Amino acid sequence: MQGFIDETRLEVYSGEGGAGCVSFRREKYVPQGGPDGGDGGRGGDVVFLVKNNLKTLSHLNHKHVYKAANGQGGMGRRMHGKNGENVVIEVPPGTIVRDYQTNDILKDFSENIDGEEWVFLRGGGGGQGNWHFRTARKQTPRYAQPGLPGEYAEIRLELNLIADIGFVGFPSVGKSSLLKALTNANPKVASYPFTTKIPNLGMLRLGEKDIVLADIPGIIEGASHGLGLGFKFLKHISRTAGLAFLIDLGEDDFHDTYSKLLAELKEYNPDLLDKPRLLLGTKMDLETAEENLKKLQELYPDEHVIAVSVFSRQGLEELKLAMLKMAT
Ligand SMILES: Nc1nc2c(ncn2[C@@H]2O[C@H](COP(=O)(O)OP(=O)(O)OP(=O)(O)O)[C@@H](O)[C@H]2O)c(=O)[nH]1
Ligand SMILES: [Mg+2]
Repeated sequence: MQGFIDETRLEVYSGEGGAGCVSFRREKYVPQGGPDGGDGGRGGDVVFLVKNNLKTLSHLNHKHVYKAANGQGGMGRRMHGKNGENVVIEVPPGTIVRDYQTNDILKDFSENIDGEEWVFLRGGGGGQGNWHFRTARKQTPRYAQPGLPGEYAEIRLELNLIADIGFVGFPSVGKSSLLKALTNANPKVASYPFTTKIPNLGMLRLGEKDIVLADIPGIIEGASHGLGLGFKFLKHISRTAGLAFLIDLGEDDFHDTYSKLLAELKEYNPDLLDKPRLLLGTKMDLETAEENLKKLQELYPDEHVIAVSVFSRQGLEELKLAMLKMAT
């Protein structure tokens, strides 16, 4: 079963080599100094570095062009130009690099571990300075090599994301609002149902650990048979470690919401009910919510119920800890 795919397009350039230098020794009392032009530095490479603490490609969404530095030109007195600095692109394990045009896989980082590097594009070599070209017949070569050009590639990075926890609930219960309050994601929130049309993912960093949360479109009765939008996306919660069911406690007609949700999930795939789950009472800032919370707890004494409000931030810390426990 397929998960969420995070992807981004990048243009990458390795550096050009620096030119070799044409220079002649100049010293007092040595009128005809020999050639002493140094070599150019190498251009920088384009390098990928695997980082375990990264879980998504979102850190690459803001910048799409990466250039390694060019090598410096050679100098007199046979001095080498400095090598150009590499450009290092950090990616999470599991990232796949494809040629943007042909879609061919250039590298699959599924087997790589934290800290491993892969040189993708080499920088161009530096040109040789003129002192290399001195021959018996030609004592004063006015020629030095140019640096070699760098390389260019247009690539697509892909990462199959597996959400740790999926948010499940009827439309407008506040799934996207909660994702927004807990993570770096910025999903659309609105008071009408089916605001969310495709799943949103967000990353919650808790100490050393990242957990990926998924907000899917609202589930309605009949979703398992294709009603509403939720059905198409139920598959996305199949591989999560746990589920959080959201019940809107600002509304009084919540009594059979949870059992309806469970029934839809069971209909779609009974294994979903084996996952650890939390029951979240949402919108606790609303008037009748406290009363409704008591009723919900009475109805489901065996469930782990957490009362939350995005507006007052009630329960969010408790929820984070509960999700962390579920994801590990
Ligand atoms: N009072 C109150 N309102 C909230 C809270 N959280 C969300 N809302 C409101 O509830 C409405 C729906 O919020 P969304 O986050 O879009 O709900 P959703 O579950 O993602 O909805 P769909 O994507 O349509 O399934 C919006 O008007 C929110 O402002 C809360 O904690 N308290
Ligand atoms: Mg939504």
